[in-house]
Amino acid sequence: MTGRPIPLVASDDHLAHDGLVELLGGVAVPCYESPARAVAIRDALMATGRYEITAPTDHGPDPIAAVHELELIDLVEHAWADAVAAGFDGTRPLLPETFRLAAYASGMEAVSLPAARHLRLGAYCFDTATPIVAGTARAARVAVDIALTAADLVLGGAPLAYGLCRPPGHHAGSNLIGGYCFFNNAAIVAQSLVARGASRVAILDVDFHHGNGTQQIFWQRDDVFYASLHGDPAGIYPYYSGYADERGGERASGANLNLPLAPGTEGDAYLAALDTALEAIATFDPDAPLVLSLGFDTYHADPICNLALQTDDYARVGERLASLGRPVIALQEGGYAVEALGANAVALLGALDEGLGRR
Ligand code: OKP
Ligand code: ZN
Repeated sequence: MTGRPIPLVASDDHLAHDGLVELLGGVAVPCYESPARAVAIRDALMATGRYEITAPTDHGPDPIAAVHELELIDLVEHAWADAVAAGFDGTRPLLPETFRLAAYASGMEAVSLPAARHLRLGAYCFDTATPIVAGTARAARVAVDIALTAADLVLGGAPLAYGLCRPPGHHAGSNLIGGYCFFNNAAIVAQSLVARGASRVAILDVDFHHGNGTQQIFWQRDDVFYASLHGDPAGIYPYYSGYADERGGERASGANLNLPLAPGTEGDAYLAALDTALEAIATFDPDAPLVLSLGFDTYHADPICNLALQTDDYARVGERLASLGRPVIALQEGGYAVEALGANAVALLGALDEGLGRR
């Protein structure tokens, strides 16, 4: 206990983003990325008495446009309304029906898309797990404001701020949605740190899944280091990125570090990989707070993942993160074992805060 409260930036505006169903192996299943996740984390953190809830402030559209293409922002903001205007009754979520892959128009100049944005979804979405409902655009926008507000608090002197972002962000690329993600909250924060004068920003991604969007956004950037620990994409979503030989583009070679992990990886092996990432970040020597993409889907009982961390391990992760000796902007990504999310968040953030307070 360090005495000062930890800022917990949160808003209830996420509640209306409830995807209801996703396609898993071609079958419609209840959406794992549910409002109950954020409610569970918030309630558990507040019950400790160590957190101070803080509402997000409106940062406007510019920080989003610094990372995402305008056509993607337009899609997220208007797909639902276009569907309703076309007579859709709003009783089910929007999912793409066709996917406009690069090969679709290979060798052709054809670039036309329907004007109606709900019919363009497959030109901007890479999976069948990213439903859009009436509240999606609002929630995605507020998640960005939550992340940016957490960044403001850390820049203002807090050693740690936690942004309870929902929907998550790390699968969203510059012109791409997917994996429950619409706007890349962590990437938007990292870019805003650069805009505010940082010359080296590090993003550490400890969500179970590879943050393909974050990697893509900063692939050619040597001023933003991206390190990720994740399930080996040879067998794990998103399959097409996250391999160890992806080290960054030619203008940024070495600024991307992927540490794929075998199924069943437990705490000790996980912490060893974490140390590798932290050493690389220390060598990169960021001159801005650490941006942490924080997922709890590495938990042994997560319903869609296959690592084997225990609640105690999250406290060890928090201690190690503190050993970097830099302030932390922690932003929520995934984690689907709803009954354990609260305890895992309490363990990791509590140990991280204590560790930072000792320094
Ligand atoms: C979002 B985040 C697994 C299906 C995976 C999508 C997962 C998106 C994860 N069999 N469906 O990184 O936690
Ligand atoms: Zn994940």
